[in-house]
Amino acid sequence: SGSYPLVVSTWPFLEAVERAWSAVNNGSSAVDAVVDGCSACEELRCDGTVGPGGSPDENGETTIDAMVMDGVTMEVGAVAAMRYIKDGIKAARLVMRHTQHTLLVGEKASAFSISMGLPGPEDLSSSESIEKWNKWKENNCQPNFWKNVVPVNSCGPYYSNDLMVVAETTCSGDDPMRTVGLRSNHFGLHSHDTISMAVIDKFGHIAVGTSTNGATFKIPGRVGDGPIAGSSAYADSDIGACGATGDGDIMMRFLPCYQVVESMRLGMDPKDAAKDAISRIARKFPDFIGAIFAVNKNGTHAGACHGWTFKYSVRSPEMHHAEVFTVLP
Ligand code: SD4
Repeated sequence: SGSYPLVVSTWPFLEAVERAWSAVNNGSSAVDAVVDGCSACEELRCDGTVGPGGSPDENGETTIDAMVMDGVTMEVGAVAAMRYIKDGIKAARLVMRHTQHTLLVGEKASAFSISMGLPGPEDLSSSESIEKWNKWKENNCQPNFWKNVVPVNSCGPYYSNDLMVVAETTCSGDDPMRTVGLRSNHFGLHSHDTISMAVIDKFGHIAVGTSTNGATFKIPGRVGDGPIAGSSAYADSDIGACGATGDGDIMMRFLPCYQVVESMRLGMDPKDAAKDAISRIARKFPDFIGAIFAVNKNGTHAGACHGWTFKYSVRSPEMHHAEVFTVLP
C-alpha cells in the first residue's frame, strides 16, 4: 500500500510543490522532482529568502545554502555560502552526481558550479535585498548575531573582553549601548526563509532537498542547517523523510531530521517523531523558532513547531491541487 507519488514541502510554496508533483507524476525520479521543486522556488524567489536576491548578510551580499539527498543510495550533495550562482539545488545535485564529496563551500562551490555548466558568475543582489540591507544599516544594524563582544559603535568594530578588535562590519552608527545577541527577528517573523521538500516517487523511492539564503544579516561565512544532511532534511527510503525550517544555528546542533527518521524507524508515527524532535531542542533553547514536517514511506505526514505557526504543503494522488496544512505550536 502507500499513497504515492507524494510531495511535501515547508510553507505554502504551492508552485514549487506543483512543479515537483508534475515531474514525479510524469515519471521523474524522486531526486529530480525535488530538484525541480526547489529550483522553482529559487526562480520564483519564494518569500524573498530563497534563490537570488534574498536575505543579505552583514555585508549586503546574498549567498545560497542548498542540499539534496537520495534516500535510496544515501548519497548527499550540498553547497554552502555559495556566491554568485543562482542555482543552489542544481549545484547540490552536481556535487552529488559528479563528485565523491558531499559539501562544497563559498567561491570554490561557485567555481565548481560554473565548471559544470551552471550560469554565473552573477550578482545575487536584488533591489529588495539592497533596500533591506540599507534599512538595517540605518537602524544601526540591530539585531545581529554577535555575543560576548562589545561594539565600539553600533555596527562595529567589535572588541572582545581583552579589547582586541575581533571584527569590523561594513556599516557604522553611534549607539554604544546596542544590545547584541538578539536573534528572533532573523527567523520567521517576516518571512519563511527555507524550502525543504520531500518527494516519494512511483517506486517508493524518497529524496529530500533544501534551498535557502540562510539567516538575514548573518555574519559573512555563516553556514546554517540548510546544507547539513540530518538537520534541514533527511531521507531513508526504507523509513521516510523529514524537512525542517527555522533557526538553523540552533537546530543544526540537534540533527532533528535525522532524529525524526530514526524515531520513525523505532516505531513512532510521524506526528510523535516530529513533536519529539522539536521538544528536544525546546528543552535546551526555549526561545528557538523552528518547525519540522515528517512523512513516512506510506505517505502519512505530520508537522510540529515551536515559537511560530507552521504551514506545510502536500500533493498526493487523492488531491486535485496542493493543500496546505497548519500546525500550531
Ligand atoms: C537557516 N534554517 O539558514 C535556515 C533559515 C530558515 O526559516 O529556515 N528560516 O538557518
